[in-house]
Amino acid sequence: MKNFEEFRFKIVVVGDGAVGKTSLIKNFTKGIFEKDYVKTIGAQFSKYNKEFNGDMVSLLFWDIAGQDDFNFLHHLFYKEARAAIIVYSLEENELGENSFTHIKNWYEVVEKNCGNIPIVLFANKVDLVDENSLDTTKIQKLVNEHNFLNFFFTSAKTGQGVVEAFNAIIEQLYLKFKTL
Ligand code: G3D
Ligand code: MG
Repeated sequence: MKNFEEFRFKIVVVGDGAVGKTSLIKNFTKGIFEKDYVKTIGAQFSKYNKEFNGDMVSLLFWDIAGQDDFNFLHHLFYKEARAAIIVYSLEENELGENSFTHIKNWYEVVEKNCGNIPIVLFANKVDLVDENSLDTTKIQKLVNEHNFLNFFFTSAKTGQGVVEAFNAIIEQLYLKFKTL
């Protein structure tokens, strides 16, 4: 019988308040949360087990809650994170625009606390905009500058792109640690 391996990956999900971090994780993990963490360290924790290539992958998502500011820093939040997801909102208002500007700030915080871990960018709330009118060169430039793995258009509302986006980072981690 083939032995299967078990992997545990902690993934931090960061980005400005109300960009859809919690909704995205909820959509992907089918709402599995441990809410006590919110009170203790200003973060929400959710766990999701997934079979990958015959191995068991345990995903621990940590999501900033309440204090969605890039100055937020608690050593437990970033400790031992294997990857990060930076989320911003595509909505055409101040929240959306600020969240795009702040990608670089979130990147700096992640880099400072976690070093060189894989980062994927989620451009969320794609259901609120006309996808064909989006300026992908602007996003791609940012992806290249910061050496992000990739970016994905997502909608926590319709589910568009959510599985693909999360799978991109899970696959990357799986391949990275599987070959060790
Ligand atoms: P946060 O965890 O980053 O702070 P939330 O963000 O997940 O709490 O989402 C903030 C608000 O945006 C919520 O609205 C949520 O329903 C909405 N939202 C999240 N993702 C999407 C999306 O992809 N599309 C649309 N249209 N809305 C989204 P409310 O009104 O509940 O505060
Ligand atoms: Mg939240």
